[in-house]
Parts: sequence; C-alpha cells; structure tokens
Amino acid sequence: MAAINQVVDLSKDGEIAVVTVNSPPVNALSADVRDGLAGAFAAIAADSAVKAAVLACAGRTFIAGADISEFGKPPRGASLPAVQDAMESAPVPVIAAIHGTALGGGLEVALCAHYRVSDAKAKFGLPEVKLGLLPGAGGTQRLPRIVGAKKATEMVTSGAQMGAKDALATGLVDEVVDGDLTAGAIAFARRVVAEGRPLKKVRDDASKLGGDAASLAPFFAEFRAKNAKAFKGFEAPEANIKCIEAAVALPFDEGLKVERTEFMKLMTGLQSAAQRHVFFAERAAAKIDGLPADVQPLPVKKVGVIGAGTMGGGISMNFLSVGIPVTIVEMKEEALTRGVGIIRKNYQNSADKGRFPQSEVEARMGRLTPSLNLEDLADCDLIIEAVFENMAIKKDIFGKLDKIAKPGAILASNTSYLDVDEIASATNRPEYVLGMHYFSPANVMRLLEVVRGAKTDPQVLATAMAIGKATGKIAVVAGVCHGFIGNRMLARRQQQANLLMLEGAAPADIDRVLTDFGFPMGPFQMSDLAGLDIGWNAETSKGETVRDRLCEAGLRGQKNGKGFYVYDEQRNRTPNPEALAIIDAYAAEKGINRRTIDDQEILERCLFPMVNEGARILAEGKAQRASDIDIVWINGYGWPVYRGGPMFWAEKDVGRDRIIAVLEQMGEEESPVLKDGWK
Ligand code: T1G
Repeated sequence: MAAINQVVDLSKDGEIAVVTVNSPPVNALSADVRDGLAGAFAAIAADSAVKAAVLACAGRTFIAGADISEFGKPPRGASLPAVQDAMESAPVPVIAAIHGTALGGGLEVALCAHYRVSDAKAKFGLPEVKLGLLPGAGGTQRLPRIVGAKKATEMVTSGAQMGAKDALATGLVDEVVDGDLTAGAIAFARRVVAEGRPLKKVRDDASKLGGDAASLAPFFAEFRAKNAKAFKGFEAPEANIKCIEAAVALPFDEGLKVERTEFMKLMTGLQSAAQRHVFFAERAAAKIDGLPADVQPLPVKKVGVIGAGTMGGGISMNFLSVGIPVTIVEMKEEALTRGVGIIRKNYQNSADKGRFPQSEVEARMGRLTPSLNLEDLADCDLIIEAVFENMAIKKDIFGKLDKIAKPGAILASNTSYLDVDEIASATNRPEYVLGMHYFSPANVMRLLEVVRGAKTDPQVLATAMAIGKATGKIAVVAGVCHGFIGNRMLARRQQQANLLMLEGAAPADIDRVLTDFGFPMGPFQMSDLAGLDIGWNAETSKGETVRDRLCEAGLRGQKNGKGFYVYDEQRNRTPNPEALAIIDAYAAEKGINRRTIDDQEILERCLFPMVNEGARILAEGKAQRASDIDIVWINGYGWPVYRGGPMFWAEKDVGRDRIIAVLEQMGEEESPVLKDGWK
C-alpha cells in the first residue's frame, strides 16, 4: 500500500485500485481525509493501468460525515465538492464499499461513486437536519434521484437511516456483499470492467424522482402540514424540503445552487451552532472528569427494583428491554400485581403498534420476577429504590438492603431531590450508594441524573453511567444538593412564574410565552397535567397559597377537568375564569397591585434566574460542565434543542451582560460564575 497521507492509503489488486480511509473513530471527512482522497483519485486518473477503483474504509464504519469538529473554523485542505468531482469524473468506474453507517457527507461521497456495494448490516442516512443543517454536498439532489423525492424528503427531514435491504431494493446500493467486503467490492469492480458497464452518474438520471414539480406539489404541501407541529421552531426541516423541491423542479446544477444557498444560511445561523453544540455535549456528558483510565464499570447482570409504581415500573422496563432480568419488589400483593400489569400493558401497546413482535413481549416479561420480599434481591448487582419521597422510609429500606444485598452490590435511590449522602449513611457501604434520578415516564424519557455521593466510589459512578447508556439513557453526573441539576433550576422558573401570575400575568400568557420559546408546555399546563393537589391535603391546608385556594375550590387540573384551564372531552383547554378570579382575590388580599406584564419580561424573569442557578450549580461543583446542564434541560424538560440549552443560550444568544442587568433589576444576586464565565 502506498500511503497518500497518514489517513488515506492507495493500493492495487491487479488492475483494481483500492483507496482505503483509516481515520478513527468514524472516518469523518477531515481536511486530511479530503486531501488524501483528492490525492488518491488524482493518482488513479493518471494511472492508465487502473481499470476500476474501490473506495473502502478501515475501522468501525464507512465515512460517517463531514468532520463536525472542523465547523466554524477556517477551511483548510481539499474541498468536499472537489473530492466528489474527482470521483464522479474519474476515467474508470469507482465502487464505494460501505459498512457501518454511511452518513451525511459519507453517503454524499458514496453517491458520487458510479456503483455502491455494502455488507448486510450497513446503514445509510443524511442526518444533517439533526445538526440544524442539510446535506450540503449534493445529497439533496442525488438522493431523490435514487430513492425518489418522497422517500428522500422523509429521510433528510428526519435523519432516519435506511438499512442495506432497502438500500438494495431502492438502488442506493447495487449489491450486498457476503463475506469480506473489500474483496467483494473488488470482485464487483472486476465484473463491471469485464462487462464494460457504464460510468453511472447519479446526477444524470432524473427518471426515479417520482414526478415533476406540479405532480409532487400536493405531496410537499401535505408533508409540510403533517409535520408542522414536529418542525415548529426548527429552520432546517423547511430548508431541506426546499432543496428536494429544487431537485424535482430544476436541472441538477441549478438545484445544487439552491442547496448551497440554503446550506450556508443554516451553517451561519444560531440553530445549527446550538444543535452541533448539543451533539458534542451529549457525548461529553458521558465522561467523568478525573476518572482514572483503568477504572472499568462493574458488570450488571441482575437488577432489583423496589417499588412497582409508575417510576418503579418504568425503571424496570429500561432493563427488561435490553435483556437484563429484574426482580421487582412491592410491599403489597395488590400493588405488585397492578405494577406488573402496567409493564405488560406498556409492552403490549408497543407490540400492537408493530414496534416488536408478540414474542418480544413474552421475552421481556419473562425476565421480570415479581416479589414481596426484599430478601429476593440478595443476588442483584444493582438495586434501585423507587418508593415514596420520604427520607425516613428510604433510610429504613437502605438499612435493610445493606444487610440483604451481596457485597459489591450497588444501591441506588431514584429520589428526585433528597440528600443521597444521608440515605447512604443508613448503610455500611456508602461507597456503593448513589442516586439514579429517572424522569417520568422512566421508560421513555432519556435523561438520567446520576447523583454521586460524597463517598460514592468512582467505579460505582462509572457503572451507573455505563448502565444508563446501555439502557438508552443520557446519563449526567450531578452532585448532592436539593433538586440536583434540573429540579433545582426548575424551582427558580416556577417561583418566578408564580410571582408573575400574582403581579398580573395570566397563567395562559406565561404558558404561551414559554411554549412560543419552544418548551412543549408551560408551568401551568404542567401543574394541571401533574395534578394541582400533588402533596396537598384538605385537612392540613391553611389556604396560604394560590394553589391551596385552587384546591380548596375543588380545582385539581386535568384529572377533574378544571384547574388553571377548563378541559373539554378532547382535552382542549381554555383559561379557567374561576381560577383567574381566585388569583385576583388572593392578590387583592395580599395588597398586590396587578399590572400588565409584557412577553419579554415574562420570558426573562422565568429563564434568567434558571441560568443564574445553573451558574451556582457549576460554582458549587454540582455539575461537571455547563454543557451537562444543557443536556439535562434538553432531555429532561424539553428545552428546545435548536436553542442549545440554558447555558448555551445564555452565552451565545442572550449574552451574560443582559442577564446580569435583568437579575440586578430583579434584586437577584448573580452567581460569580455568571460574571466570569464558565467552561
Ligand atoms: N465529525 C466529528 N466527530 C464525530 C462525527 C463527525 N461527523 N461523528 C462522530 N464523531 C465522534 C464523536 O464525537 C465521538 O467522539 C466518536 O466520534 C464516536 O461517536 C457536508 C455537513 C457515526 C452513528 O451527523 O451519528 O456531513 O466522544 O459516540 O454511538 O452534508 O457518531 O469519542 O471523542 O456517536 O457509535 C453528518 C454524526 C455530519 C453523523 C456513531 N454526520 N455521528 O455513533 O459513536 S454533517 C452525522 C453519529 C455533514 C455534509 C454535512 C454517530 C455515529 P468522542 P459516537 P456511536
């Protein structure tokens, strides 16, 4: 093999040239890779002995896209279009040999080959929309020419991947190779040469688009309407659709110009910077600062869950679904039976929707062992307590578990705000105790706050983070404090929302401002959904708060059709005049002069104190990094991903100075970290 550069090799198998990219971890199209490819295809074009060329990748995957870490930096090296032109206009057939995930620029490179082969497990996609972008190297023009405009529209706006079987069926690949991929690709190349097959250029064939601008216009209109809610607030999906429409309506080169224009608009915009930030932030969250390299997670082969309520059941499902057996313990037979029944019902619903076969329901339920005895948890590697949020109850359970659980078993509490160190003090194994705070519904929400106690062993922490990832969660390390990261910041937003409501802002307006910002729902919709009477008790209520008064008036929220809103049978909501009257009366009683409050004040007073609390959390070391706070809010509370999370938004959109100025007007003491900046 002749190395073109340190990441691209060029070799020959007889008359077949073989270009191999070897740039871990995912062969991203860095400047070096682009330079290497440009050099390799220049050499191929100059070598008359070469009759065909194979482009393959070493390591885990074919090229997985442009190198996102290079975005926003001064461009260097050969351009991607130059590499693609060198392939597409090569004098000999170029065959791409694809394994792993050919994504984004990787698939766009493969689409400039004349033929494509893959192994059976290969996947193909243009997921740029997840980065707030669109395929900027011809993908929006070439993909519809193979799979059709309709399928291409779905793929580029969802970022969904296509498997090898479908790729073969649609013509995205010409052959699925058994055995050694490169060898198969070389054999395929030899057949192309022997049969004198043409240099097939995707750009030249518009016959598979599936219609023209007029005939496809209804599809695009329906597609936009059907996805309006899902795309709300995002810029990239619409830009992607525009490019596919251009592929249908215009000659290839004209369509390419539309793609270029739309790509640059997105690339220079804040949404893409935010979504690229989130891409790396999600991966950074998995890293534990200062963890010695030789510390490996402990094996978790059997899990115990205490509590078969909503949380315990959802938590159990996370493990059952990935093949890990769970023993679930309740104190009462009736609660246990109900909890197991809900787990089965959830799985059955998924099977009924075709998500997996009925056999999978039985397989997952077969891994579940219901029990009324804590002693049955003796052989578990990890035991997660998900009972009532009461410290005395939790300490009693942990004291018992300490005697029952085998040595080395990890004892976790699903508490959402209680002191994990105090819980650990009820055991003789505090180094094996931590918090695993799931978000409801625990089998759906991706966020998992892993709360490290003062004595939690690093290996135990690493184990909880690893099992979180293995069960499909985005795990974030949190320190012990009231509410950890997410709920501690949520409390600040709720506090301001309540004050704004008393000072004159209607609950529905506060909700609207936050949903217009991009949250799935506002604080008062959330209260109605959760139930106004959570933690409220008619016997002990002193009518001290607005909520007390609402509950005393019989308002419970969605559960009885009236709370801050009145709900009809279809759960459509309108502001509840009875609630507004109670709020008015309460404010008058407290001598509060109500006033009209504009949307900007509502937004800034709800969100700026949250950012300030995030800065305090960083200053106290209760989060490892600011981007972890962003990940918590995006995955646990619906912060819009196109705004990057509270800390990104504060720094890159609003600016810390504005926040400090408003906090000072509010009489809030700003965290020093807010002034000095954070990492
Ligand atoms: N650029 C740079 N680094 C990347 C990368 C990329 N495209 N993809 C992954 N990495 C890093 C990642 O940060 C991590 O680093 C390591 O690789 C393993 O990733 C012109 C403009 C390929 C499915 O959007 O979806 O092409 O943390 O932990 O779970 O039109 O990575 O180890 O230091 O995710 O096995 C389009 C993004 C780019 C694909 C593998 N491509 N990547 O998942 O590993 S834009 C993408 C993924 C583009 C063109 C446009 C996944 C994966 P570290 P990982 P994984």
